[in-house]
Amino acid sequence: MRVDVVSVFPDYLEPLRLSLIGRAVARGRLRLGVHDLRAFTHDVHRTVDDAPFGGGAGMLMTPPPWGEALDHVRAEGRAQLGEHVEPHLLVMSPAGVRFDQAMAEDLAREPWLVLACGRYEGIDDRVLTDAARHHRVTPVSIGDYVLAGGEAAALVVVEAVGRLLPGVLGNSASVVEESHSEGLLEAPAYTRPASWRGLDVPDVLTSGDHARVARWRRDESLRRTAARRPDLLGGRSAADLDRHDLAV
Ligand code: 6GU
Repeated sequence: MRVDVVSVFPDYLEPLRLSLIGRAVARGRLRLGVHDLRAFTHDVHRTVDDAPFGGGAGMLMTPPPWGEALDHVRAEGRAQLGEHVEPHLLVMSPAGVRFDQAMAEDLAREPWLVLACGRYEGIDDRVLTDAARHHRVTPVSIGDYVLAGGEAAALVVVEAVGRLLPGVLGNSASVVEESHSEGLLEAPAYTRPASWRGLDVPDVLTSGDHARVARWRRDESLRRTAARRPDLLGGRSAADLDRHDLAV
């Protein structure tokens, strides 16, 4: 997969060179391009913002640098991937579609993502309209809170998608078994020592009875989800889900 990120703070994306994703980039499983929006300005002040038409607080990002930056990224990517390939543009915005594990899984199947990081009060909407003349454009939010800019959200999206790419995680079972992939939170987990500060690991986990362990994890998973994220149960109680489990 190719991923391009456009930002006025390209250094903000440096963490993508570290850890799991950094290794995927170094090994070429993830081809990462980070682009400075200000490189596509032409005035001495390298202006990227202006006051909103119609008034209101704050500044908006002006279209011309975005148009040039996205044209440049698109040309560079097509030169690499082939002229028939188009990117999927993700515009990072608190007003976007909510990012979740299902979206991460969908995005991990795409050949090329371009992430546009807005600052200030966001990007002039014509940038999205113009880009949509060529390819898909999706405004994306990582949650119901407001960040100062899209960069931290872009880190989240690239990490969540990148770890799903073939060969990025060592153990692909950990992708299948993890929190959210089946709509429930994971059960609590323990490692050695079996007793620590007077706290013992639940006996079932050291019993060697794999069926009992699986049942215990399922119960704990339901209990934890009901307590922490009842919204994930879609109105069904943990007890109802348990009964359903027994029935099937
Ligand atoms: Cl993608 N951008 C900003 N600025 N704030 C956010 C967000 C994105 N997602 C949640 N809050």
